[in-house]
Amino acid sequence: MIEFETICALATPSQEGAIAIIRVSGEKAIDICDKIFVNQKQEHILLNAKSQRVYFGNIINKTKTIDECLCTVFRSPNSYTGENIVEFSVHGTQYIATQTIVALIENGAIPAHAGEFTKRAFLNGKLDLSQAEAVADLISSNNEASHKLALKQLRGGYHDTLYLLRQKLINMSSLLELELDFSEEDVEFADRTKLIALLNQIKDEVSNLVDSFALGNSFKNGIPVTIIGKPNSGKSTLLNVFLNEERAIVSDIEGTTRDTIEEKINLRGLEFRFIDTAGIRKSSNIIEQEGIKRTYKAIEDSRIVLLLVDISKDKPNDVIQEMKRLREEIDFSDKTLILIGNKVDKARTKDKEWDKLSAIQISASNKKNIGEIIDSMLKTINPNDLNNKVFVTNARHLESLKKVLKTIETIEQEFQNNIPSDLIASNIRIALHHVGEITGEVTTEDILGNIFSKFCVGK
Ligand SMILES: Nc1nc2c(ncn2[C@@H]2O[C@H](COP(=O)(O)OP(=O)(O)OP(=O)(O)O)[C@@H](O)[C@H]2O)c(=O)[nH]1
Ligand SMILES: [Mg+2]
Repeated sequence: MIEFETICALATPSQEGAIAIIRVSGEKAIDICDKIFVNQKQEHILLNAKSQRVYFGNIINKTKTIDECLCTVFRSPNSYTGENIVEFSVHGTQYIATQTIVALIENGAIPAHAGEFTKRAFLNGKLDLSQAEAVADLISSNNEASHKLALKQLRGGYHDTLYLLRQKLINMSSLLELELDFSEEDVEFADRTKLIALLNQIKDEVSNLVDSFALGNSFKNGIPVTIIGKPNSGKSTLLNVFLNEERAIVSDIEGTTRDTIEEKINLRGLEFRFIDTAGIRKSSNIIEQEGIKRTYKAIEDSRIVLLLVDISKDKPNDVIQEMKRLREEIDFSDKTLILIGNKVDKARTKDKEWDKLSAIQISASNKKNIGEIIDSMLKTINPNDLNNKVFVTNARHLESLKKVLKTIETIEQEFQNNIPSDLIASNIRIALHHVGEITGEVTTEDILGNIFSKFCVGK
Protein backbone atom coordinates (compact mmCIF):
# COMPACT_ATOMS: atom_id res chain seq x y z
CA MET A 1 0.00 0.00 0.00
CA ILE A 2 1.34 3.39 -0.99
CA GLU A 3 0.93 5.90 1.83
CA PHE A 4 -0.68 9.24 1.24
CA GLU A 5 -2.10 12.03 3.27
CA THR A 6 -5.75 11.76 4.18
CA ILE A 7 -7.98 13.55 1.69
CA CYS A 8 -11.55 14.75 1.89
CA ALA A 9 -14.10 16.11 -0.56
CA LEU A 10 -17.76 16.51 -1.26
CA ALA A 11 -18.69 13.53 -3.46
CA THR A 12 -22.14 14.73 -4.49
CA PRO A 13 -22.97 17.84 -6.61
CA SER A 14 -22.41 21.11 -4.78
CA GLN A 15 -26.02 22.20 -4.73
CA GLU A 16 -29.00 21.74 -2.50
CA GLY A 17 -30.30 18.18 -2.28
CA ALA A 18 -31.80 15.63 0.06
CA ILE A 19 -28.37 14.44 1.12
CA ALA A 20 -24.75 15.30 0.48
CA ILE A 21 -21.92 12.82 0.88
CA ILE A 22 -18.53 13.83 2.17
CA ARG A 23 -15.83 11.30 1.56
CA VAL A 24 -12.59 10.92 3.51
CA SER A 25 -9.81 8.56 2.45
CA GLY A 26 -6.37 7.78 3.84
CA GLU A 27 -4.59 5.99 6.61
CA LYS A 28 -5.83 8.49 9.21
CA ALA A 29 -9.37 8.75 7.84
CA ILE A 30 -10.94 6.90 10.77
CA ASP A 31 -8.85 8.75 13.40
CA ILE A 32 -9.69 12.15 11.94
CA CYS A 33 -13.39 11.39 11.56
CA ASP A 34 -13.55 9.96 15.07
CA LYS A 35 -12.64 13.40 16.40
CA ILE A 36 -15.66 15.03 14.75
CA PHE A 37 -18.27 12.29 15.05
CA VAL A 38 -20.17 11.11 18.13
CA ASN A 39 -23.04 8.67 18.50
CA GLN A 40 -26.31 9.50 20.20
CA LYS A 41 -24.75 8.94 23.61
CA GLN A 42 -22.10 11.54 22.72
CA GLU A 43 -19.42 8.84 22.55
CA HIS A 44 -16.55 8.81 20.07
CA ILE A 45 -16.89 5.31 18.66
CA LEU A 46 -15.29 5.28 15.22
CA LEU A 47 -11.87 4.00 16.29
CA ASN A 48 -13.49 0.65 17.03
CA ALA A 49 -16.01 0.87 14.19
CA LYS A 50 -16.48 -2.21 12.06
CA SER A 51 -15.82 -2.10 8.36
CA GLN A 52 -18.77 -1.67 5.98
CA ARG A 53 -21.02 -0.53 8.80
CA VAL A 54 -23.24 2.51 9.03
CA TYR A 55 -23.40 4.53 12.26
CA PHE A 56 -25.90 7.17 13.26
CA GLY A 57 -24.80 10.25 15.15
CA ASN A 58 -23.71 13.87 15.00
CA ILE A 59 -20.88 15.76 13.39
CA ILE A 60 -19.40 18.21 15.83
CA ASN A 61 -16.58 20.69 15.52
CA LYS A 62 -15.25 21.58 18.97
CA THR A 63 -18.51 22.30 20.81
CA LYS A 64 -20.62 23.13 17.79
CA THR A 65 -22.97 20.53 16.31
CA ILE A 66 -22.92 20.68 12.52
CA ASP A 67 -25.47 18.04 11.57
CA GLU A 68 -27.12 14.78 12.41
CA CYS A 69 -25.91 12.24 9.91
CA LEU A 70 -25.06 8.70 8.88
CA CYS A 71 -21.44 7.66 8.84
CA THR A 72 -20.15 4.66 6.87
CA VAL A 73 -16.78 3.13 7.60
CA PHE A 74 -14.71 1.04 5.19
CA ARG A 75 -11.46 -0.37 6.48
CA SER A 76 -8.44 -0.85 4.24
CA PRO A 77 -8.14 -2.75 1.93
CA ASN A 78 -11.89 -3.27 1.52
CA SER A 79 -12.76 0.13 0.13
CA TYR A 80 -12.93 1.97 -3.19
CA THR A 81 -9.44 3.44 -2.82
CA GLY A 82 -7.99 0.51 -0.92
CA GLU A 83 -7.36 2.89 2.02
CA ASN A 84 -9.50 3.54 5.08
CA ILE A 85 -12.57 5.44 3.95
CA VAL A 86 -15.26 7.22 5.92
CA GLU A 87 -18.33 8.66 4.25
CA PHE A 88 -20.70 11.09 5.95
CA SER A 89 -24.21 11.34 4.55
CA VAL A 90 -25.36 14.73 5.75
CA HIS A 91 -28.36 16.94 4.93
CA GLY A 92 -27.74 18.36 1.49
CA THR A 93 -26.98 22.00 2.09
CA GLN A 94 -23.86 23.80 0.97
CA TYR A 95 -23.42 25.15 4.49
CA ILE A 96 -23.38 21.75 6.20
CA ALA A 97 -21.08 20.28 3.56
CA THR A 98 -18.61 23.15 3.85
CA GLN A 99 -18.66 23.12 7.66
CA THR A 100 -18.02 19.36 7.68
CA ILE A 101 -15.06 19.77 5.33
CA VAL A 102 -13.71 22.63 7.46
CA ALA A 103 -13.95 20.39 10.54
CA LEU A 104 -12.09 17.60 8.72
CA ILE A 105 -9.35 19.96 7.56
CA GLU A 106 -8.96 21.42 11.05
CA ASN A 107 -8.38 17.88 12.27
CA GLY A 108 -5.71 16.97 9.74
CA ALA A 109 -7.32 16.06 6.39
CA ILE A 110 -6.49 17.93 3.20
CA PRO A 111 -8.81 18.77 0.28
CA ALA A 112 -8.74 16.18 -2.50
CA HIS A 113 -7.77 17.00 -6.08
CA ALA A 114 -9.97 16.09 -9.04
CA GLY A 115 -10.14 12.32 -9.45
CA GLU A 116 -7.81 11.70 -6.52
CA PHE A 117 -9.93 8.95 -4.97
CA THR A 118 -9.95 7.00 -8.23
CA LYS A 119 -6.27 7.72 -8.78
CA ARG A 120 -5.52 6.17 -5.40
CA ALA A 121 -7.72 3.19 -6.29
CA PHE A 122 -5.53 2.73 -9.37
CA LEU A 123 -2.25 3.25 -7.52
CA ASN A 124 -3.34 0.74 -4.86
CA GLY A 125 -4.17 -1.83 -7.52
CA LYS A 126 -7.95 -1.73 -7.01
CA LEU A 127 -8.55 -0.88 -10.68
CA ASP A 128 -6.35 -0.93 -13.74
CA LEU A 129 -5.99 2.33 -15.62
CA SER A 130 -8.53 1.44 -18.29
CA GLN A 131 -11.06 0.64 -15.56
CA ALA A 132 -10.34 3.94 -13.81
CA GLU A 133 -11.04 5.69 -17.09
CA ALA A 134 -14.30 3.73 -17.37
CA VAL A 135 -15.39 5.33 -14.09
CA ALA A 136 -15.24 8.74 -15.80
CA ASP A 137 -17.08 7.33 -18.82
CA LEU A 138 -19.77 5.85 -16.61
CA ILE A 139 -20.38 9.19 -14.92
CA SER A 140 -20.67 10.98 -18.25
CA SER A 141 -22.71 8.30 -20.05
CA ASN A 142 -26.21 9.49 -20.79
CA ASN A 143 -27.69 6.75 -22.92
CA GLU A 144 -28.21 3.03 -22.64
CA ALA A 145 -25.43 2.10 -25.08
CA SER A 146 -22.68 4.27 -23.60
CA HIS A 147 -23.75 3.24 -20.11
CA LYS A 148 -23.50 -0.44 -21.06
CA LEU A 149 -20.05 0.02 -22.59
CA ALA A 150 -18.69 1.95 -19.63
CA LEU A 151 -20.05 -0.59 -17.16
CA LYS A 152 -18.56 -3.42 -19.18
CA GLN A 153 -15.19 -1.71 -19.20
CA LEU A 154 -15.41 -1.02 -15.48
CA ARG A 155 -16.04 -4.71 -14.85
CA GLY A 156 -12.95 -5.70 -16.76
CA GLY A 157 -13.77 -4.96 -20.41
CA TYR A 158 -10.83 -5.92 -22.54
CA HIS A 159 -8.63 -6.35 -19.51
CA ASP A 160 -8.70 -10.12 -20.15
CA THR A 161 -8.02 -9.71 -23.86
CA LEU A 162 -5.04 -7.49 -23.08
CA TYR A 163 -3.82 -9.86 -20.39
CA LEU A 164 -3.81 -12.76 -22.85
CA LEU A 165 -2.15 -10.60 -25.47
CA ARG A 166 0.54 -9.73 -22.99
CA GLN A 167 1.06 -13.37 -22.10
CA LYS A 168 1.47 -14.27 -25.76
CA LEU A 169 4.03 -11.51 -26.32
CA ILE A 170 5.96 -12.52 -23.21
CA ASN A 171 5.86 -16.11 -24.35
CA MET A 172 7.23 -15.17 -27.72
CA SER A 173 9.95 -13.04 -26.25
CA SER A 174 11.09 -15.82 -23.91
CA LEU A 175 11.30 -18.27 -26.80
CA LEU A 176 13.50 -15.83 -28.67
CA GLU A 177 15.61 -15.07 -25.64
CA LEU A 178 16.19 -18.76 -25.03
CA GLU A 179 17.54 -18.89 -28.52
CA LEU A 180 19.90 -16.02 -27.68
CA ASP A 181 21.31 -17.87 -24.68
CA PHE A 182 22.46 -20.62 -26.96
CA SER A 183 23.43 -18.40 -29.87
CA GLU A 184 27.06 -19.57 -29.80
CA GLU A 185 25.89 -22.99 -30.81
CA ASP A 186 24.18 -21.58 -33.86
CA VAL A 187 20.87 -23.35 -33.36
CA GLU A 188 17.37 -22.04 -33.90
CA PHE A 189 15.35 -23.20 -30.93
CA ALA A 190 12.19 -21.37 -31.66
CA ASP A 191 10.29 -22.83 -34.54
CA ARG A 192 9.88 -19.86 -36.88
CA THR A 193 6.68 -21.10 -38.47
CA LYS A 194 5.10 -21.44 -35.06
CA LEU A 195 6.33 -18.01 -34.01
CA ILE A 196 4.94 -16.45 -37.17
CA ALA A 197 1.60 -18.18 -36.61
CA LEU A 198 1.53 -16.82 -33.06
CA LEU A 199 2.42 -13.38 -34.32
CA ASN A 200 -0.42 -13.49 -36.85
CA GLN A 201 -2.82 -14.43 -34.12
CA ILE A 202 -1.65 -11.48 -32.02
CA LYS A 203 -1.93 -9.18 -35.01
CA ASP A 204 -5.54 -10.25 -35.68
CA GLU A 205 -6.49 -9.65 -32.08
CA VAL A 206 -4.95 -6.19 -32.01
CA SER A 207 -6.51 -5.28 -35.38
CA ASN A 208 -9.92 -6.32 -34.10
CA LEU A 209 -9.52 -4.04 -31.12
CA VAL A 210 -8.35 -1.15 -33.32
CA ASP A 211 -11.27 -1.70 -35.72
CA SER A 212 -13.78 -1.82 -32.87
CA PHE A 213 -13.12 1.82 -32.06
CA ALA A 214 -15.21 3.34 -34.85
CA LEU A 215 -18.37 1.57 -33.74
CA GLY A 216 -17.50 1.69 -30.03
CA ASN A 217 -17.01 5.42 -30.26
CA SER A 218 -20.31 5.77 -32.13
CA PHE A 219 -22.11 3.91 -29.38
CA LYS A 220 -20.46 6.17 -26.83
CA ASN A 221 -20.87 9.57 -28.49
CA GLY A 222 -23.85 8.97 -30.76
CA ILE A 223 -24.01 7.20 -34.11
CA PRO A 224 -23.38 9.88 -36.74
CA VAL A 225 -26.13 10.11 -39.35
CA THR A 226 -25.84 12.66 -42.15
CA ILE A 227 -28.89 13.81 -44.09
CA ILE A 228 -28.06 14.79 -47.65
CA GLY A 229 -30.01 15.52 -50.82
CA LYS A 230 -30.83 18.24 -53.28
CA PRO A 231 -32.15 21.62 -52.10
CA ASN A 232 -35.79 21.46 -51.03
CA SER A 233 -35.86 17.67 -50.82
CA GLY A 234 -36.97 18.08 -47.18
CA LYS A 235 -33.77 17.40 -45.20
CA SER A 236 -34.44 20.01 -42.54
CA THR A 237 -38.08 18.96 -42.29
CA LEU A 238 -36.93 15.39 -41.61
CA LEU A 239 -34.46 16.52 -38.94
CA ASN A 240 -37.23 18.44 -37.22
CA VAL A 241 -39.46 15.37 -37.29
CA PHE A 242 -36.79 13.29 -35.59
CA LEU A 243 -36.25 16.00 -33.00
CA ASN A 244 -39.92 16.69 -32.58
CA GLU A 245 -39.24 20.42 -32.67
CA GLU A 246 -38.71 23.14 -35.24
CA ARG A 247 -34.95 23.15 -34.87
CA ALA A 248 -33.88 23.84 -38.47
CA ILE A 249 -35.41 26.49 -40.69
CA VAL A 250 -37.64 24.98 -43.35
CA SER A 251 -38.62 26.91 -46.44
CA ASP A 252 -39.35 26.37 -50.09
CA ILE A 253 -36.40 28.56 -50.99
CA GLU A 254 -33.57 26.42 -52.32
CA GLY A 255 -30.43 26.53 -50.21
CA THR A 256 -32.14 27.38 -46.92
CA THR A 257 -29.65 25.36 -44.88
CA ARG A 258 -26.12 26.58 -45.44
CA ASP A 259 -24.22 25.33 -42.43
CA THR A 260 -24.39 21.86 -40.94
CA ILE A 261 -26.79 21.51 -38.00
CA GLU A 262 -26.10 18.80 -35.48
CA GLU A 263 -28.43 17.37 -32.84
CA LYS A 264 -28.42 14.23 -30.71
CA ILE A 265 -31.51 12.07 -30.51
CA ASN A 266 -32.12 8.97 -28.46
CA LEU A 267 -33.99 6.34 -30.47
CA ARG A 268 -34.83 3.01 -28.86
CA GLY A 269 -31.97 3.23 -26.39
CA LEU A 270 -29.29 4.21 -28.88
CA GLU A 271 -28.01 7.72 -29.31
CA PHE A 272 -27.86 9.08 -32.85
CA ARG A 273 -26.10 12.26 -33.88
CA PHE A 274 -28.12 13.70 -36.77
CA ILE A 275 -26.44 16.17 -39.07
CA ASP A 276 -28.60 18.23 -41.41
CA THR A 277 -26.55 19.61 -44.25
CA ALA A 278 -26.57 22.06 -47.09
CA GLY A 279 -26.60 19.02 -49.35
CA ILE A 280 -24.45 18.54 -52.40
CA ARG A 281 -24.87 20.67 -55.47
CA LYS A 282 -22.90 22.98 -57.69
CA SER A 283 -22.96 26.55 -56.48
CA SER A 284 -21.16 29.75 -57.27
CA ASN A 285 -22.06 31.30 -53.94
CA ILE A 286 -19.04 31.10 -51.64
CA ILE A 287 -21.12 30.63 -48.49
CA GLU A 288 -22.98 27.76 -50.12
CA GLN A 289 -19.70 26.31 -51.37
CA GLU A 290 -18.37 26.26 -47.82
CA GLY A 291 -21.60 24.59 -46.68
CA ILE A 292 -21.18 21.91 -49.36
CA LYS A 293 -17.58 21.33 -48.27
CA ARG A 294 -18.87 20.76 -44.75
CA THR A 295 -21.43 18.31 -46.11
CA TYR A 296 -18.63 16.17 -47.55
CA LYS A 297 -16.77 16.26 -44.27
CA ALA A 298 -19.95 15.24 -42.41
CA ILE A 299 -20.52 12.33 -44.81
CA GLU A 300 -16.98 11.13 -44.31
CA ASP A 301 -17.36 11.14 -40.53
CA SER A 302 -20.72 9.40 -40.50
CA ARG A 303 -21.80 5.77 -40.32
CA ILE A 304 -25.21 6.25 -41.89
CA VAL A 305 -26.05 8.55 -44.80
CA LEU A 306 -29.69 9.33 -45.49
CA LEU A 307 -30.05 10.43 -49.12
CA LEU A 308 -33.30 12.29 -49.49
CA VAL A 309 -34.98 12.66 -52.87
CA ASP A 310 -38.26 14.31 -53.80
CA ILE A 311 -40.30 11.56 -55.44
CA SER A 312 -42.90 14.01 -56.66
CA LYS A 313 -40.22 15.56 -58.84
CA ASP A 314 -37.02 13.54 -59.13
CA LYS A 315 -36.54 10.76 -61.67
CA PRO A 316 -35.33 7.32 -60.51
CA ASN A 317 -32.71 7.20 -63.26
CA ASP A 318 -31.18 10.50 -62.15
CA VAL A 319 -31.09 9.21 -58.57
CA ILE A 320 -29.29 6.05 -59.72
CA GLN A 321 -26.66 8.29 -61.33
CA GLU A 322 -26.44 10.43 -58.22
CA MET A 323 -25.86 7.40 -56.01
CA LYS A 324 -23.24 6.09 -58.38
CA ARG A 325 -21.43 9.42 -58.30
CA LEU A 326 -21.57 9.49 -54.51
CA ARG A 327 -20.08 6.03 -54.24
CA GLU A 328 -17.28 7.10 -56.57
CA GLU A 329 -16.54 10.21 -54.54
CA ILE A 330 -16.81 8.73 -51.06
CA ASP A 331 -15.61 5.46 -49.59
CA PHE A 332 -18.74 3.75 -48.26
CA SER A 333 -17.00 0.66 -46.90
CA ASP A 334 -17.72 1.70 -43.31
CA LYS A 335 -21.04 3.43 -44.00
CA THR A 336 -24.56 2.60 -45.05
CA LEU A 337 -26.40 4.67 -47.62
CA ILE A 338 -30.16 4.69 -47.13
CA LEU A 339 -32.31 6.09 -49.91
CA ILE A 340 -35.42 7.95 -48.84
CA GLY A 341 -38.14 9.05 -51.22
CA ASN A 342 -39.79 12.07 -49.60
CA LYS A 343 -43.04 13.88 -50.38
CA VAL A 344 -44.98 10.71 -51.12
CA ASP A 345 -48.10 12.77 -50.32
CA LYS A 346 -47.45 14.92 -53.36
CA ALA A 347 -46.49 12.17 -55.78
CA ARG A 348 -49.32 11.70 -58.24
CA THR A 349 -48.61 8.18 -59.39
CA LYS A 350 -46.88 5.47 -57.45
CA ASP A 351 -43.70 4.73 -59.32
CA LYS A 352 -42.57 1.09 -59.01
CA GLU A 353 -39.02 2.17 -59.84
CA TRP A 354 -38.63 3.57 -56.32
CA ASP A 355 -39.44 0.17 -54.86
CA LYS A 356 -36.79 -1.37 -57.08
CA LEU A 357 -34.30 1.08 -55.62
CA SER A 358 -35.44 0.04 -52.12
CA ALA A 359 -36.30 3.64 -51.36
CA ILE A 360 -38.17 4.14 -48.10
CA GLN A 361 -41.12 6.25 -49.11
CA ILE A 362 -42.09 8.85 -46.57
CA SER A 363 -43.73 12.17 -46.10
CA ALA A 364 -41.60 14.24 -43.78
CA SER A 365 -44.14 17.02 -43.43
CA ASN A 366 -46.91 14.52 -42.61
CA LYS A 367 -44.59 12.42 -40.40
CA LYS A 368 -45.46 9.34 -42.42
CA ASN A 369 -43.28 6.18 -42.40
CA ILE A 370 -40.57 7.72 -40.21
CA GLY A 371 -40.50 4.47 -38.19
CA GLU A 372 -39.24 2.65 -41.27
CA ILE A 373 -36.19 4.90 -41.40
CA ILE A 374 -35.45 4.16 -37.75
CA ASP A 375 -35.87 0.41 -38.38
CA SER A 376 -33.44 0.42 -41.23
CA MET A 377 -30.92 2.56 -39.32
CA LEU A 378 -31.06 0.12 -36.42
CA LYS A 379 -30.52 -2.76 -38.83
CA THR A 380 -27.16 -1.32 -39.86
CA ILE A 381 -25.86 -1.65 -36.36
CA ASN A 382 -26.38 -4.70 -34.30
CA PRO A 383 -27.24 -3.63 -30.75
CA ASN A 384 -26.54 -7.21 -29.63
CA ASP A 385 -22.90 -6.55 -30.44
CA LEU A 386 -22.91 -4.38 -27.38
CA ASN A 387 -23.35 -7.44 -25.20
CA ASN A 388 -21.17 -9.85 -27.09
CA LYS A 389 -18.22 -7.94 -28.44
CA VAL A 390 -15.36 -6.05 -26.92
CA PHE A 391 -15.17 -2.37 -27.90
CA VAL A 392 -12.42 0.16 -27.54
CA THR A 393 -14.04 3.51 -26.85
CA ASN A 394 -11.13 5.45 -25.46
CA ALA A 395 -8.93 7.48 -27.84
CA ARG A 396 -5.88 7.03 -25.61
CA HIS A 397 -6.23 3.26 -25.75
CA LEU A 398 -6.69 3.44 -29.51
CA GLU A 399 -3.40 5.34 -29.87
CA SER A 400 -1.53 2.72 -27.84
CA LEU A 401 -3.15 -0.14 -29.73
CA LYS A 402 -2.17 1.42 -33.05
CA LYS A 403 1.42 1.55 -31.81
CA VAL A 404 1.23 -2.12 -30.79
CA LEU A 405 -0.09 -3.00 -34.24
CA LYS A 406 2.65 -1.04 -35.98
CA THR A 407 5.32 -2.76 -33.90
CA ILE A 408 3.82 -6.18 -34.64
CA GLU A 409 3.95 -5.37 -38.34
CA THR A 410 7.62 -4.45 -37.99
CA ILE A 411 8.30 -7.75 -36.21
CA GLU A 412 6.51 -9.58 -39.01
CA GLN A 413 8.84 -7.94 -41.53
CA GLU A 414 11.83 -8.80 -39.39
CA PHE A 415 10.89 -12.46 -39.28
CA GLN A 416 10.55 -12.47 -43.04
CA ASN A 417 13.95 -10.84 -43.44
CA ASN A 418 15.67 -13.17 -40.98
CA ILE A 419 16.69 -10.33 -38.71
CA PRO A 420 18.64 -11.49 -35.61
CA SER A 421 16.51 -12.60 -32.68
CA ASP A 422 17.82 -9.97 -30.26
CA LEU A 423 16.45 -7.17 -32.44
CA ILE A 424 13.11 -8.91 -32.70
CA ALA A 425 13.05 -9.47 -28.95
CA SER A 426 13.62 -5.77 -28.35
CA ASN A 427 10.65 -4.91 -30.57
CA ILE A 428 8.47 -7.32 -28.64
CA ARG A 429 9.41 -5.39 -25.52
CA ILE A 430 8.30 -2.20 -27.26
CA ALA A 431 4.94 -3.82 -28.10
CA LEU A 432 4.60 -4.90 -24.46
CA HIS A 433 5.36 -1.37 -23.35
CA HIS A 434 2.45 -0.02 -25.42
CA VAL A 435 0.07 -2.67 -24.07
CA GLY A 436 1.18 -1.64 -20.58
CA GLU A 437 0.28 1.98 -21.33
CA ILE A 438 -3.39 1.02 -21.58
CA THR A 439 -3.67 -0.95 -18.37
CA GLY A 440 -1.33 1.35 -16.50
CA GLU A 441 1.69 -0.91 -15.98
CA VAL A 442 3.63 1.80 -17.75
CA THR A 443 2.61 5.33 -16.82
CA THR A 444 4.09 8.71 -16.23
CA GLU A 445 2.87 11.46 -13.93
CA ASP A 446 1.88 13.35 -17.09
CA ILE A 447 -0.39 10.59 -18.32
CA LEU A 448 -1.97 10.12 -14.90
CA GLY A 449 -2.36 13.87 -14.38
CA ASN A 450 -4.04 14.17 -17.74
CA ILE A 451 -6.47 11.34 -17.08
CA PHE A 452 -7.50 12.16 -13.54
CA SER A 453 -7.73 15.92 -13.97
CA LYS A 454 -10.76 15.26 -16.17
CA PHE A 455 -12.60 13.69 -13.24
CA CYS A 456 -14.63 15.70 -10.82
CA VAL A 457 -13.44 16.42 -7.29
CA GLY A 458 -14.76 13.77 -4.94
CA LYS A 459 -14.55 10.99 -7.52
N1 LIG B 1 -45.60 18.09 -49.78
C1 LIG B 1 -44.55 17.94 -49.01
N2 LIG B 1 -43.70 18.96 -48.82
C2 LIG B 1 -42.62 18.78 -48.03
C3 LIG B 1 -42.37 17.52 -47.42
N3 LIG B 1 -41.21 17.64 -46.72
C4 LIG B 1 -40.77 18.89 -46.88
N4 LIG B 1 -41.62 19.59 -47.68
C5 LIG B 1 -41.51 21.01 -48.08
O1 LIG B 1 -40.39 21.16 -48.92
C6 LIG B 1 -39.79 22.44 -48.75
C7 LIG B 1 -38.31 22.30 -48.45
O2 LIG B 1 -38.12 21.68 -47.20
P1 LIG B 1 -36.78 21.79 -46.38
O3 LIG B 1 -36.92 20.85 -45.23
O4 LIG B 1 -36.43 23.20 -46.10
O5 LIG B 1 -35.77 21.20 -47.44
P2 LIG B 1 -34.17 21.08 -47.38
O6 LIG B 1 -33.84 19.84 -48.07
O7 LIG B 1 -33.72 21.26 -45.99
O8 LIG B 1 -33.73 22.30 -48.28
P3 LIG B 1 -32.36 23.14 -48.27
O9 LIG B 1 -32.02 23.44 -46.84
O10 LIG B 1 -32.69 24.35 -49.03
O11 LIG B 1 -31.33 22.30 -48.94
C8 LIG B 1 -40.55 23.10 -47.63
O12 LIG B 1 -41.51 24.00 -48.18
C9 LIG B 1 -41.24 21.95 -46.92
O13 LIG B 1 -42.43 22.32 -46.27
C10 LIG B 1 -43.29 16.45 -47.65
O14 LIG B 1 -43.16 15.34 -47.15
N5 LIG B 1 -44.35 16.73 -48.45
MG1 LIG C 1 -32.48 22.58 -45.10
